[in-house]
Amino acid sequence: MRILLPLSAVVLFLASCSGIEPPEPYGACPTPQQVEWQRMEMNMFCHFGPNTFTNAEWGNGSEADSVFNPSDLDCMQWAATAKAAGMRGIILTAKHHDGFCLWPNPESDHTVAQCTWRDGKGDVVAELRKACRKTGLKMGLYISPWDRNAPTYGTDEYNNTFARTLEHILDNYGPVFEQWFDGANGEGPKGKRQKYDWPLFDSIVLSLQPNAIIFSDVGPGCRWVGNENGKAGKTCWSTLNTEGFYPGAGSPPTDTLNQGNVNGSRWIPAETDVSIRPGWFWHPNEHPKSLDKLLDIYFSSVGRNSLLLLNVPPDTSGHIAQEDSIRLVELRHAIDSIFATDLAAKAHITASNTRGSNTGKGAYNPNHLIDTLYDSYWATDDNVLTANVTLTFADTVSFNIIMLQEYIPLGQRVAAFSIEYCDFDGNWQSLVSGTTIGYKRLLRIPKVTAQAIRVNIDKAYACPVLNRIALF
Ligand code: FUL
Repeated sequence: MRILLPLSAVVLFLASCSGIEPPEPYGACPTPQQVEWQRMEMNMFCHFGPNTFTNAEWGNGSEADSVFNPSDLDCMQWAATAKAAGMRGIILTAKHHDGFCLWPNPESDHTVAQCTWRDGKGDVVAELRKACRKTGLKMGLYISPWDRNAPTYGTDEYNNTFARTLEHILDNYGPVFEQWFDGANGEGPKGKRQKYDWPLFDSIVLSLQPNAIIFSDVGPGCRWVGNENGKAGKTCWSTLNTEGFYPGAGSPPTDTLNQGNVNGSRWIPAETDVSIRPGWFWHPNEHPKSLDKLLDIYFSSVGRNSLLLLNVPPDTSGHIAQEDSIRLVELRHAIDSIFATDLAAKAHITASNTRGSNTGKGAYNPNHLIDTLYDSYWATDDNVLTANVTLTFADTVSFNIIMLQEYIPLGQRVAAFSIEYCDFDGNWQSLVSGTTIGYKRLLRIPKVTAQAIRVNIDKAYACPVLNRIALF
């Protein structure tokens, strides 16, 4: 008997013969925008406003408009500095807690339009927008809901005023890659606190800037890392349970923000915000951190599955101070020289299991771990949750940094790994172990010389999917 199949079934059958299906995504997964955001790795934060001129960290909102008076604002210099430092974007405090707006916001009478600076015609947000366009950087905005100047703060009306403020800036100054919502919620000018309408604020951001990542203590786009010291957790899940929580006082405990929740219900990766100086705003008596300290911060943020948002505050002239820009260029040179040569690139690689292939070849073969293509990866069969990869070198290699990357578009799957190396005498020795990998995990170790290394995936919630193993 002949059975006639519909054409679509034949096409599907042929397609499944020609290639092995990729792994199913596991758990909460990132949106394409969140993947793009994570791959930015390092952005610059600029705290700038009346506090820059009053030598304060938190203005009380009663500062005279005339206080804001940069002598030689140069947003191109900020952008050029960020670019030279290898940053991909700049996030500006368009409005901090004092309420002063760095753009002419029609919803407020405490803005650049009320300043003597440039006869009230100045607009820092517009200038930064222009500089970012010229240099190919993305622009993000910090707009504080806490407002110590707004007369309606503490009433329902304030939520509408703040909503219109968001509408004005997001409609006129985009595209905005990240909207930064600080959870701080103190008293306004009338001694009242505000109950923020977060769903309203988020919906405005997403309707006007659908590609923007919304930062807050609990996302929805990315989350606070739980400290301002530059340290993501050694265990750092990009997933978080947010039910019942809200930004600010209602957020999860800081160690939860630091480490995320294993199998958390939503993909809300950690962003590590930290200042190059002790304060967020520029102060004449403060100086940038040392290069070593900044490198430590890089390894404990980017190197722990987090994005680094490094604050570099412009001074009263409207420039980034020379000592800060020199330090940033030093940081870039150091990072470039550390990661210049991947010693794993010429290794011979084998894996204990390769998805759909007994021979270790095919679409998911372990050689993808040493190519630099983002979307190619090694994966195991669905039922194989522990596996190892061995890299053997023609000549011995000496290294003190190991880089591991999971292919996060398919979720964060690995919960434990360990690494061994084969010494001069051919003995396998333990080297280092850890828990999560995520987008990128960097491990600094005492220098070793090895004939081979083995990366063991000791625990995973779904078949491991890794796109990079590198040694430096
Ligand atoms: C905090 C604010 O209160 C600080 O002034 C600063 O803006 C920092 C990034 O976030 O919550």
